[in-house]
Amino acid sequence: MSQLKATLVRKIEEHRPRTQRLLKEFGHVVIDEVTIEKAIGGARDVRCLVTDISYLDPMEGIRFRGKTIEETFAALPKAPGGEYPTVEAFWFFLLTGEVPTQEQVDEVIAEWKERRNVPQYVYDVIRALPKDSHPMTMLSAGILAMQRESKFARYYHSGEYNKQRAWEYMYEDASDLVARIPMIAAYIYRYKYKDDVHIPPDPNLDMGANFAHMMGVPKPYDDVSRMYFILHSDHESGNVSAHTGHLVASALSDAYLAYSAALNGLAGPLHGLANQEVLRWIMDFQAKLGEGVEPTRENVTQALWDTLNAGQVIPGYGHAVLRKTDPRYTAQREFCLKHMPDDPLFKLVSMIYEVAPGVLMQHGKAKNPWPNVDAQSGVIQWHYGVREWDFYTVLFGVGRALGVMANIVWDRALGYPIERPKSVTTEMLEQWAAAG
Ligand code: FCX
Repeated sequence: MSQLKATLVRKIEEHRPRTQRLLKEFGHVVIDEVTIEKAIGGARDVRCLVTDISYLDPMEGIRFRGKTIEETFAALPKAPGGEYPTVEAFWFFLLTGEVPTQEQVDEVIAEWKERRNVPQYVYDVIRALPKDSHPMTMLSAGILAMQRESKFARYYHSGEYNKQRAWEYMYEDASDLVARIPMIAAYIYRYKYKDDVHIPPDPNLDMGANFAHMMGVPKPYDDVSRMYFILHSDHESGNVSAHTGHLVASALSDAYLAYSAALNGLAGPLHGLANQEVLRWIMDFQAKLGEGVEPTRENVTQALWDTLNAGQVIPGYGHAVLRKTDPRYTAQREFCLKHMPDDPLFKLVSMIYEVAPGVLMQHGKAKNPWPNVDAQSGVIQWHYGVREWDFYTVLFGVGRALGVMANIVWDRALGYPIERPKSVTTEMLEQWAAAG
């Protein structure tokens, strides 16, 4: 048994009595109330999901397994010659809550190399789609097609399904999926935008470096990839992609079914697609300014108002939970300040950061006028030559797989039931409203 799985076994055995005790002895304790506003308003803020993988504080931002982004980056073993931890180290940490040793990280790196082969029929499914299909459609279709490989589904149908052991098969699928998804993403990129010329994986590289290699983008894109996948991995359980993954897996659908569904939610413009929308907004803005006209605070402000007055959202700003600048935005901004401070697009993104919160506050609708992760991520990709912005959400999807997979392994380990909230009718709401 790998050290990762052995650690996970220990952690799960330690954890199970906590969940059981809470259910048995304290199941009746009230932790929230649901108002009409919350029922109509997308269950905003209703505390009704449980996860220990990450927690999102509205003011502080995300903590992975109790650690802030800064603490996470500082704690985990770095990739050789890199500034950031390997994705494999982070996977160990996200799954178990323990910081791995270098030896444990090396074991995961070696294991992912064994697991990462994608069956040819998955690529054939992607190739069967029209080439101008959105890359998120291709990614979701590829993951869905791969469902045939599910060890969890095979186990379920074996006649020997045992709820206590189900997580081990989910862990198998989850590990295969996180090892394979960068292969599929790089394939889609090269298929769509690089004349269908592919670069085979390099057996000497960790996941982030290998992704950069297969994309055909030189250093420091290996570190960009590591940083990007870690930052996008998880944002507690209520966001659309994480929640979808959890919901679908709660029907004992396997990891491939669950993650394909999660990706479809991530592909929405209010969620992960916002990163491509940010680039589109900036390019439209520059095109409207015209050749040779410099962006200024005044013309940026005007463009933001034009967007709002047209009834559209400013992509990359606002958040359902956060009430301050997203630390994932800040982490990427720090990368830019260090590695590409003079990039003209970065300067423009910074100028938008200076004026957009004021505009949104004056507009008076958005509860959070501050930037989220998507406002800053595209500019880094652009700088390193990945300029096909409709691909950006695929990168988000590769990272988000880590969080969703870690969550559904634990969902099965803790025996969470099928998710089934209750709905009511408008008439019922009106009756409760009349009764005060
Ligand atoms: N620009 C303009 N209006 C905005 C806005 C923005 N960036 N953010 C919120 N608003 C508006 C909402 O559209 C809503 O208007 P309405 O009353 O007419 O429906 C009002 O402000 C209140 O919304 P609020 O409660 O602040 O925000 P929600 O929780 O409903 O929505 C998102 C949160 C993120 C969907 C919203 O802020 C938004 O549309 N932002 C732009 C898209 C984006 O960047 N999404 C990525 C988010 C995230 F980081 C991710 O998932 O990747």
